[in-house]
Amino acid sequence: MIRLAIQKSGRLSEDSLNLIRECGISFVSSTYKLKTEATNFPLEILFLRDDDIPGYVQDGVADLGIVGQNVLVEAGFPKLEVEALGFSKCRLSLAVPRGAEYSSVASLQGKNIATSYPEILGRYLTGEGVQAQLHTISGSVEIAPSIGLADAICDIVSSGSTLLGNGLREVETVFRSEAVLIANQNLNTEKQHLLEQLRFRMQAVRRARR
Ligand code: PRT
Ligand code: ZN
Repeated sequence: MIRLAIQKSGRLSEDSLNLIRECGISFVSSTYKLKTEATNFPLEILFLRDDDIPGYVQDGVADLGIVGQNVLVEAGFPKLEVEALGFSKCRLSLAVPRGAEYSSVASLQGKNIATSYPEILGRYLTGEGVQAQLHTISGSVEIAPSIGLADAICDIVSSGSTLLGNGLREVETVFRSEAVLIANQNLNTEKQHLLEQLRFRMQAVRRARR
């Protein structure tokens, strides 16, 4: 039996469940259950908050997980990635108020930036030779400039309408992300074999979708 952690409820949930089903794996899921067992594959599915998934897989509480690369890399476990899954594509971007002066990332020197991704952003700014004050907030990052909390923000963007609706202009892409399958690095032989079977089926599903 191999144990897979997926997001309980959020943007990754439906696509994660659909992918498992399209792999030919049957299971019953209910809103109240935090785990379920597949009926035709030795798989147990855990339903967790996405932020907890990388740590659980790193520690071996779960063998496998499905999570966004943004959360995986921010958590510091990029090595756990085994397969890109092609859904939940988005980018982590810097944005400034529409009227603010901005010519390049150097314009952010000495500024206050609100983000939920201090690790990824910090590394990016260091690489660009820019020093800024990062303010870590866990949600509603887009309102930070309008309430005087920050000069700029760095947050997940997909359509761009949230930025637009908050009077912000996207100026730099810091990181591109999609959902990935992750795996614990010390799986026993039996679990490694199950992982290979799952990857094979996931790759076939992706090819069939194209
Ligand atoms: O409760 P839990 O902690 O499990 O979920 P969560 O609220 O932390 O995450 P959730 O469900 O919002 O997102 C899960 C993953 O989906 C993220 O980690 C990304 O990998 C991916 N993803 C894809 C997105 C988006 N698109 C996205 N648009 N995550 C968040 N957003 C948000 C963004 O933060 C911003 O507020 O949507 C808004 C921007 O969207 P646009 O379309 O207006 O640009
Ligand atoms: Zn989360």
